[in-house]
Amino acid sequence: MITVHHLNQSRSKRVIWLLEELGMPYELVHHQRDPKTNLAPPSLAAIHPLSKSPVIVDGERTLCESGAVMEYLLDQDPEQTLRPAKTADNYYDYLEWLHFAEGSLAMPVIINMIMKKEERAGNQPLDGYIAKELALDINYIEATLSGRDYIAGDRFTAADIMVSMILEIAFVHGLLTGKASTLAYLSKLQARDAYKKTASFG
Ligand SMILES: N[C@@H](CCC(=O)N[C@@H](CS)C(=O)NCC(=O)O)C(=O)O
Repeated sequence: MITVHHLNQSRSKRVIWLLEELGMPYELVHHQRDPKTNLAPPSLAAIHPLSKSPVIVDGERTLCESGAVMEYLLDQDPEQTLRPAKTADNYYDYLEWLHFAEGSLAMPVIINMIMKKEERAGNQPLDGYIAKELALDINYIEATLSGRDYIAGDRFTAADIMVSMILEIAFVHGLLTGKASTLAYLSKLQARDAYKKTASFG
């Protein structure tokens, strides 16, 4: 049985969402962020030295990094419904978006969120860089979604789970205003049963 170490309001929702979509059994262990620092509690550091969420434990294997965890779980799905076959035309679109979520999009969205919280004087040079990266990434997503139903083609895949979790943070911080295709896409994903169940875990 796979154990998911779930930190409230964190990327471990990706893993729970995927498991729910796949109908795979799992056990949840809850960890609560420190209310003052918002950091993970020592209970998570006891599972993995990075003290980051998600972490899963499956038998002898302890695995972190949400993209890697998603791939690990997809490897165990005999139906392979949530990623295209390697021979499919859109396989590399899928791979690009799966990695884009953490490799490109997460950085400017998270730094923007932290800068808005801290509002330090002297953020201006970073502001310019982050604004440019945000515009590039969000415009790229909007252009892609104006021509497709899902991020990697006409079917829902694990790449949608990876990308949309960061888009939700972008939405909360007002970064998706006027992005009609991206907003419609988020609403469509949020209507999925597996998403709704995951959201109930906090
Ligand atoms: N790139 C990593 C990022 C992991 C990460 O930063 N997780 C955050 C939650 S979304 C976390 O655990 N924060 C708590 C802390 O840093 O103490 C992934 O995708 O798994």
